[in-house]
Amino acid sequence: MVVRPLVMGVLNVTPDSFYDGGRYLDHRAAIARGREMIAEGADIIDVGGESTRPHAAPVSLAEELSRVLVVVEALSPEVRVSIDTTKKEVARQAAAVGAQVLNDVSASLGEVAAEENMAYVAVHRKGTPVDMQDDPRYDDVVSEVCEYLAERAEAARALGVSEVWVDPGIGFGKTAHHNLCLLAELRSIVALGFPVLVGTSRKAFLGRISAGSVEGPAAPVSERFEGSLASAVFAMAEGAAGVRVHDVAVTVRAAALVGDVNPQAAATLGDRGARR
Ligand code: HH2
Repeated sequence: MVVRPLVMGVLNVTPDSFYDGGRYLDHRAAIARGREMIAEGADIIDVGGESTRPHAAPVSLAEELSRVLVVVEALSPEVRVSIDTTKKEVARQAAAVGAQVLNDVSASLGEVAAEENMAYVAVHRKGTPVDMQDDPRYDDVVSEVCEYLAERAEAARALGVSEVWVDPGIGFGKTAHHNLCLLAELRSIVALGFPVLVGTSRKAFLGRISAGSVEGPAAPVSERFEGSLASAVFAMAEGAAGVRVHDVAVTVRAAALVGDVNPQAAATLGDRGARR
Protein backbone atom coordinates (compact mmCIF):
# COMPACT_ATOMS: atom_id res chain seq x y z
CA MET A 1 0.00 0.00 0.00
CA VAL A 2 1.37 3.42 -0.96
CA VAL A 3 0.37 6.62 0.76
CA ARG A 4 0.33 9.91 -1.12
CA PRO A 5 -0.29 13.55 -0.16
CA LEU A 6 -3.90 14.70 -0.31
CA VAL A 7 -5.28 16.67 -3.22
CA MET A 8 -7.87 19.35 -2.43
CA GLY A 9 -9.88 20.41 -5.49
CA VAL A 10 -10.89 24.08 -5.71
CA LEU A 11 -14.57 24.81 -6.37
CA ASN A 12 -15.40 28.51 -6.36
CA VAL A 13 -19.11 29.31 -6.54
CA THR A 14 -18.38 32.94 -7.38
CA PRO A 15 -18.57 35.29 -10.35
CA ASP A 16 -15.10 36.75 -9.75
CA SER A 17 -12.56 34.17 -8.57
CA PHE A 18 -9.32 34.78 -10.41
CA TYR A 19 -9.28 31.44 -12.24
CA ASP A 20 -12.67 29.69 -12.15
CA GLY A 21 -14.86 32.75 -11.43
CA GLY A 22 -18.22 32.61 -13.20
CA ARG A 23 -17.90 28.99 -14.32
CA TYR A 24 -19.68 27.43 -11.34
CA LEU A 25 -22.01 30.15 -10.08
CA ASP A 26 -24.90 27.99 -11.22
CA HIS A 27 -25.41 25.29 -8.56
CA ARG A 28 -25.86 22.48 -11.06
CA ALA A 29 -22.60 23.41 -12.79
CA ALA A 30 -20.82 23.57 -9.42
CA ILE A 31 -22.10 20.18 -8.28
CA ALA A 32 -21.20 18.65 -11.65
CA ARG A 33 -17.66 20.08 -11.38
CA GLY A 34 -17.40 18.73 -7.83
CA ARG A 35 -18.39 15.26 -9.05
CA GLU A 36 -15.92 15.51 -11.90
CA MET A 37 -13.11 16.29 -9.43
CA ILE A 38 -14.22 13.37 -7.21
CA ALA A 39 -13.99 11.08 -10.27
CA GLU A 40 -10.52 12.51 -10.94
CA GLY A 41 -9.43 11.45 -7.45
CA ALA A 42 -9.81 14.58 -5.31
CA ASP A 43 -9.64 13.75 -1.60
CA ILE A 44 -11.30 16.98 -0.46
CA ILE A 45 -13.42 19.52 -2.34
CA ASP A 46 -12.94 23.10 -1.13
CA VAL A 47 -16.13 25.09 -1.71
CA GLY A 48 -15.84 28.88 -1.63
CA GLY A 49 -18.46 31.60 -2.09
CA GLU A 50 -16.30 34.70 -1.78
CA SER A 51 -13.17 35.41 -3.79
CA THR A 52 -10.09 36.16 -1.71
CA ARG A 53 -8.14 37.68 -4.61
CA PRO A 54 -6.71 41.18 -4.11
CA HIS A 55 -9.44 43.88 -4.25
CA ALA A 56 -12.27 41.34 -4.52
CA ALA A 57 -15.70 42.83 -3.75
CA PRO A 58 -17.00 41.72 -0.32
CA VAL A 59 -19.98 39.38 -0.39
CA SER A 60 -22.94 39.61 2.03
CA LEU A 61 -23.68 36.75 4.42
CA ALA A 62 -26.97 35.94 2.65
CA GLU A 63 -25.31 35.88 -0.76
CA GLU A 64 -22.41 33.70 0.38
CA LEU A 65 -24.80 31.25 2.05
CA SER A 66 -26.97 31.05 -1.05
CA ARG A 67 -23.92 30.28 -3.17
CA VAL A 68 -22.34 27.54 -1.09
CA LEU A 69 -24.86 25.65 1.05
CA VAL A 70 -26.64 23.75 -1.74
CA VAL A 71 -23.29 22.69 -3.18
CA VAL A 72 -21.85 21.59 0.18
CA GLU A 73 -24.99 19.61 0.97
CA ALA A 74 -24.98 17.85 -2.41
CA LEU A 75 -21.30 16.88 -2.35
CA SER A 76 -20.70 16.05 1.31
CA PRO A 77 -22.23 12.54 1.20
CA GLU A 78 -19.77 11.76 -1.61
CA VAL A 79 -16.48 13.33 -0.46
CA ARG A 80 -14.86 15.26 2.38
CA VAL A 81 -15.99 18.86 1.83
CA SER A 82 -14.17 21.88 3.12
CA ILE A 83 -15.71 25.33 3.34
CA ASP A 84 -13.46 28.23 2.34
CA THR A 85 -14.81 31.16 4.33
CA THR A 86 -13.90 33.87 6.80
CA LYS A 87 -17.48 34.20 8.12
CA LYS A 88 -18.46 32.34 11.29
CA GLU A 89 -22.05 31.90 10.23
CA VAL A 90 -21.11 30.46 6.85
CA ALA A 91 -18.81 27.98 8.58
CA ARG A 92 -21.54 26.99 11.04
CA GLN A 93 -24.25 26.53 8.42
CA ALA A 94 -21.88 24.67 6.09
CA ALA A 95 -21.03 22.30 8.95
CA ALA A 96 -24.75 21.74 9.54
CA VAL A 97 -25.14 20.51 5.94
CA GLY A 98 -22.05 18.30 5.98
CA ALA A 99 -18.81 20.30 5.64
CA GLN A 100 -16.08 18.61 7.68
CA VAL A 101 -13.21 21.03 7.18
CA LEU A 102 -13.00 24.79 7.81
CA ASN A 103 -10.49 26.47 5.49
CA ASP A 104 -9.89 29.87 7.03
CA VAL A 105 -7.68 32.40 5.24
CA SER A 106 -8.21 34.82 8.15
CA ALA A 107 -6.90 32.22 10.65
CA SER A 108 -9.40 33.61 13.16
CA LEU A 109 -12.15 30.97 13.28
CA GLY A 110 -10.49 28.23 15.32
CA GLU A 111 -13.24 28.50 17.92
CA VAL A 112 -15.93 27.77 15.34
CA ALA A 113 -14.02 24.74 14.08
CA ALA A 114 -13.83 23.47 17.66
CA GLU A 115 -17.53 24.07 18.34
CA GLU A 116 -18.56 22.42 15.06
CA ASN A 117 -16.11 19.55 15.38
CA MET A 118 -14.47 20.40 12.07
CA ALA A 119 -10.88 19.95 10.92
CA TYR A 120 -9.24 23.34 10.61
CA VAL A 121 -6.83 24.95 8.13
CA ALA A 122 -5.09 28.06 9.49
CA VAL A 123 -3.77 30.15 6.59
CA HIS A 124 -1.20 32.93 6.87
CA ARG A 125 -2.33 36.25 5.39
CA LYS A 126 -0.79 39.67 5.85
CA GLY A 127 -3.41 42.43 5.50
CA THR A 128 -6.85 42.11 3.93
CA PRO A 129 -7.89 41.49 0.32
CA VAL A 130 -8.06 45.28 -0.09
CA ASP A 131 -4.46 46.03 0.90
CA MET A 132 -2.57 42.74 1.06
CA GLN A 133 -0.72 43.15 -2.23
CA ASP A 134 0.20 46.83 -1.65
CA ASP A 135 3.93 46.48 -1.16
CA PRO A 136 3.95 43.69 1.47
CA ARG A 137 7.14 43.70 3.56
CA TYR A 138 8.75 41.28 6.00
CA ASP A 139 12.09 41.26 7.82
CA ASP A 140 12.18 37.49 7.42
CA VAL A 141 9.14 36.11 5.66
CA VAL A 142 9.76 32.45 6.57
CA SER A 143 10.21 32.99 10.30
CA GLU A 144 7.30 35.47 10.49
CA VAL A 145 4.98 33.02 8.72
CA CYS A 146 6.19 30.14 10.89
CA GLU A 147 5.63 32.08 14.12
CA TYR A 148 2.16 33.17 13.08
CA LEU A 149 1.09 29.70 11.96
CA ALA A 150 2.45 28.02 15.08
CA GLU A 151 0.55 30.48 17.28
CA ARG A 152 -2.73 30.12 15.35
CA ALA A 153 -2.47 26.34 15.12
CA GLU A 154 -1.61 25.90 18.82
CA ALA A 155 -4.53 28.18 19.72
CA ALA A 156 -6.92 26.07 17.61
CA ARG A 157 -5.60 22.90 19.20
CA ALA A 158 -5.99 24.39 22.68
CA LEU A 159 -9.62 25.16 21.83
CA GLY A 160 -10.11 21.46 21.14
CA VAL A 161 -9.76 21.13 17.36
CA SER A 162 -8.45 17.62 16.78
CA GLU A 163 -7.12 18.06 13.24
CA VAL A 164 -5.25 21.30 12.57
CA TRP A 165 -3.46 22.09 9.30
CA VAL A 166 -1.27 25.08 8.50
CA ASP A 167 -0.89 26.84 5.15
CA PRO A 168 1.66 29.55 4.28
CA GLY A 169 -0.95 31.42 2.23
CA ILE A 170 0.87 31.74 -1.07
CA GLY A 171 -0.12 35.11 -2.60
CA PHE A 172 -1.82 36.43 0.54
CA GLY A 173 0.20 39.59 1.24
CA LYS A 174 3.34 38.30 -0.47
CA THR A 175 5.45 39.26 -3.43
CA ALA A 176 6.66 36.63 -5.90
CA HIS A 177 9.96 36.65 -4.03
CA HIS A 178 8.20 35.98 -0.70
CA ASN A 179 6.25 33.11 -2.25
CA LEU A 180 9.44 31.56 -3.62
CA CYS A 181 11.19 31.90 -0.23
CA LEU A 182 8.29 30.12 1.47
CA LEU A 183 8.38 27.28 -1.05
CA ALA A 184 12.17 27.01 -0.88
CA GLU A 185 12.03 26.75 2.91
CA LEU A 186 8.83 24.77 3.20
CA ARG A 187 10.61 22.30 5.48
CA SER A 188 10.68 24.97 8.20
CA ILE A 189 6.89 25.04 8.09
CA VAL A 190 6.66 21.24 7.96
CA ALA A 191 8.92 21.18 11.05
CA LEU A 192 6.20 22.97 13.06
CA GLY A 193 4.63 19.52 13.36
CA PHE A 194 1.25 20.24 11.76
CA PRO A 195 0.22 18.87 8.36
CA VAL A 196 0.96 21.52 5.74
CA LEU A 197 -1.36 22.51 2.91
CA VAL A 198 0.02 24.54 -0.02
CA GLY A 199 -2.02 26.42 -2.63
CA THR A 200 -0.01 27.73 -5.56
CA SER A 201 -2.48 26.79 -8.28
CA ARG A 202 -2.58 29.30 -11.18
CA LYS A 203 -1.43 32.14 -8.92
CA ALA A 204 0.13 35.33 -10.29
CA PHE A 205 3.71 34.67 -9.18
CA LEU A 206 3.75 31.62 -11.47
CA GLY A 207 2.61 33.86 -14.32
CA ARG A 208 5.46 36.26 -13.56
CA ILE A 209 8.01 33.46 -13.60
CA SER A 210 6.69 32.03 -16.86
CA ALA A 211 6.71 35.54 -18.38
CA GLY A 212 10.40 35.80 -17.51
CA SER A 213 10.69 38.08 -14.45
CA VAL A 214 9.42 37.94 -10.86
CA GLU A 215 9.19 41.74 -10.95
CA GLY A 216 7.35 42.06 -14.26
CA PRO A 217 3.78 41.48 -15.45
CA ALA A 218 2.24 38.03 -15.07
CA ALA A 219 1.33 35.72 -17.94
CA PRO A 220 -2.43 34.98 -18.04
CA VAL A 221 -3.95 32.22 -15.89
CA SER A 222 -4.20 29.97 -18.96
CA GLU A 223 -0.38 29.95 -19.13
CA ARG A 224 0.21 28.99 -15.51
CA PHE A 225 -0.47 25.25 -15.67
CA GLU A 226 3.11 24.00 -15.81
CA GLY A 227 4.13 26.22 -12.90
CA SER A 228 1.12 25.04 -10.92
CA LEU A 229 2.00 21.39 -11.37
CA ALA A 230 5.74 21.90 -10.83
CA SER A 231 5.21 23.89 -7.64
CA ALA A 232 2.68 21.34 -6.31
CA VAL A 233 5.16 18.51 -6.93
CA PHE A 234 7.93 20.55 -5.29
CA ALA A 235 5.75 21.24 -2.23
CA MET A 236 4.75 17.57 -1.88
CA ALA A 237 8.35 16.41 -2.26
CA GLU A 238 9.35 18.88 0.48
CA GLY A 239 6.81 17.43 2.87
CA ALA A 240 3.44 19.13 2.21
CA ALA A 241 0.69 16.75 3.32
CA GLY A 242 -1.73 18.28 0.82
CA VAL A 243 -2.02 20.64 -2.12
CA ARG A 244 -4.96 22.84 -3.11
CA VAL A 245 -5.40 22.83 -6.89
CA HIS A 246 -7.69 23.58 -9.81
CA ASP A 247 -6.18 20.85 -12.04
CA VAL A 248 -7.09 17.76 -10.05
CA ALA A 249 -6.52 14.77 -12.36
CA VAL A 250 -2.89 15.53 -13.20
CA THR A 251 -2.08 16.52 -9.62
CA VAL A 252 -3.50 13.26 -8.27
CA ARG A 253 -1.22 11.36 -10.67
CA ALA A 254 1.73 13.51 -9.63
CA ALA A 255 0.93 12.97 -5.93
CA ALA A 256 0.94 9.21 -6.54
CA LEU A 257 4.38 9.55 -8.12
CA VAL A 258 5.66 11.48 -5.10
CA GLY A 259 4.35 8.68 -2.86
CA ASP A 260 6.06 6.04 -5.04
CA VAL A 261 9.40 7.85 -5.24
CA ASN A 262 9.55 8.63 -1.55
CA PRO A 263 7.44 6.07 0.34
CA GLN A 264 9.19 6.85 3.62
CA ALA A 265 8.24 10.52 3.49
CA ALA A 266 4.76 9.59 2.33
CA ALA A 267 4.41 7.12 5.21
CA THR A 268 4.91 9.96 7.68
CA LEU A 269 1.59 11.33 6.44
CA GLY A 270 -0.07 8.57 8.48
CA ASP A 271 -3.83 8.96 8.62
CA ARG A 272 -3.64 12.15 6.64
CA GLY A 273 -2.45 10.56 3.42
CA ALA A 274 -4.59 8.98 0.73
CA ARG A 275 -4.06 5.24 0.34
CA ARG A 276 -4.08 3.15 -2.82
N1 HH2 B 1 -5.90 30.35 -2.00
C1 HH2 B 1 -7.06 30.88 -2.41
C2 HH2 B 1 -8.24 30.67 -1.68
N2 HH2 B 1 -8.25 29.89 -0.59
N3 HH2 B 1 -7.10 28.50 0.92
C3 HH2 B 1 -5.95 27.93 1.32
N4 HH2 B 1 -5.96 27.11 2.39
N5 HH2 B 1 -4.77 28.14 0.67
C4 HH2 B 1 -4.69 28.94 -0.43
O1 HH2 B 1 -3.57 29.11 -0.97
C5 HH2 B 1 -5.89 29.55 -0.90
C6 HH2 B 1 -7.10 29.31 -0.18
C7 HH2 B 1 -7.10 31.71 -3.65
O2 HH2 B 1 -7.37 30.92 -4.78
P1 HH2 B 1 -8.81 30.70 -5.48
O3 HH2 B 1 -9.80 30.14 -4.52
O4 HH2 B 1 -8.60 29.90 -6.71
O5 HH2 B 1 -9.27 32.14 -5.94
P2 HH2 B 1 -10.28 33.22 -5.34
O6 HH2 B 1 -9.81 33.56 -3.97
O7 HH2 B 1 -10.18 34.35 -6.32
O8 HH2 B 1 -11.65 32.61 -5.30
